[in-house]
Amino acid sequence: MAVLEKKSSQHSIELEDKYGAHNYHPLPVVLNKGDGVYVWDVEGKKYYDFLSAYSAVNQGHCHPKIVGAMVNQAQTLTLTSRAFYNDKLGEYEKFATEFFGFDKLLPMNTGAEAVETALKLCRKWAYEKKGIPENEAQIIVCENNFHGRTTTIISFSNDPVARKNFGPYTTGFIKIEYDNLNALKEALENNENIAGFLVEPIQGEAGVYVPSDDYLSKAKALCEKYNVLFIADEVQTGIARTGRLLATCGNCSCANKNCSGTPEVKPDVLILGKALSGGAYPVSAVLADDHIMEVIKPGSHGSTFGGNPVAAAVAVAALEVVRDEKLAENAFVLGELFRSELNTYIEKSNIISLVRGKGLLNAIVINDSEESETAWNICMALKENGLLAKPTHGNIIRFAPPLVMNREQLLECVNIITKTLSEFE
Ligand code: IF1
Repeated sequence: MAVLEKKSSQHSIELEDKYGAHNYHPLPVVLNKGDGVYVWDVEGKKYYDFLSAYSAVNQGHCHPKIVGAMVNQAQTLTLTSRAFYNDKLGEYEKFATEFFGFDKLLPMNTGAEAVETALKLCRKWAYEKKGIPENEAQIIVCENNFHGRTTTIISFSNDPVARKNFGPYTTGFIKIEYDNLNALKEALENNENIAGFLVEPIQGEAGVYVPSDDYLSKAKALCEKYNVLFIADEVQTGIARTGRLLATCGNCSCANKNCSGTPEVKPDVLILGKALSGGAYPVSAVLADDHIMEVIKPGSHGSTFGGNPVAAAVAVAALEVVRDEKLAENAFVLGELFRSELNTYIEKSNIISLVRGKGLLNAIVINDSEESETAWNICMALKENGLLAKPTHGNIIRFAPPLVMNREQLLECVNIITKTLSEFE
């Protein structure tokens, strides 16, 4: 019996295949343990995690301080709903608003919920503060955006697979080209009913597309000129991932002297998720100043789990780890090293054409068509060689390790990556 009960990867994969909806196409690896920058599969093989659950595990797997806060709170009080107060939410809201430099925080659970919250906040502000006629508000979004999977959010996606046969779609969105200030200016000039501009500081799903240096600050200035809310979706780019506390870095507290990234921009509405909990628990949030957040009144928005005491305790611990372990600074320094090492390889490579990114959110572009299997095959070979990464768009591989990595580990990973790539030259 003992032998039969022994877990195997194949068994876990078969179970998911038979009993789970087929909404993903995972790499065939079954993980059952994580610690810092490493994960282990059920056969005991150890890997570097170069995805970090899409940048949720910035603080590293099972960080003892975060897990400690979670276990401690879970043994004390897990959920009250917002029908009653709990003694952790206010402390977390004070901590997080001071940390990011906003007056107020609205707590939710997943990234998509926080995006929905920001869109609702923006519309309500437009009617009650800006004076847009009821039901006329428009929100500008960017081509190739990724903001989540709800019906409203996929309504303004242009990924055919994410959208197809999920209509009818929510209206009230205008799509413009990303990283194109003229397009934004035209959209703002020709319409008095624009309420907000929703943007990712770096487009993750689009293949880690970094906009021009002055794009965000100039877009923010345009929004100010037309009295339109600048809404930054930092679900993926936030919490030290790109070498600063935020990729927009309003009120940046990373104190990174080398920080030469995007000029400082303070969004009107900031959306956070993923690493806000270090990947331990679903925690997301929308932050804004009083003159915006005050349109939200009792009954107008909420969630059973949003702001629960476990989430609050976990989020405070997760942010303290980012600050105390200087993860933004580490991501900045290691990101520069990573791109410079890969650029050295690219000089003599035929298989990859470029590396791009900021901090430890990077991607390589494979010299092959989007329809080719090359990126997938490279990820399979990386897995054999002890490093887990996932292709996006067929010919792009995203590299986003936990930010608790050290220099020696990063160089070992560069070795694994270049050695694997050379098998494909
Ligand atoms: C999946 C990508 C990453 C996000 C931004 C909101 C959300 C996300 C900027 C929603 C979520 C995820 C979800 C994940 C794949 C993934 C992703 F490949 F699609 F682009 F991270 F790189 N805003 N991103 O990136 O947050 O509701 O999922 O908590 O499997 O769909 P969520």
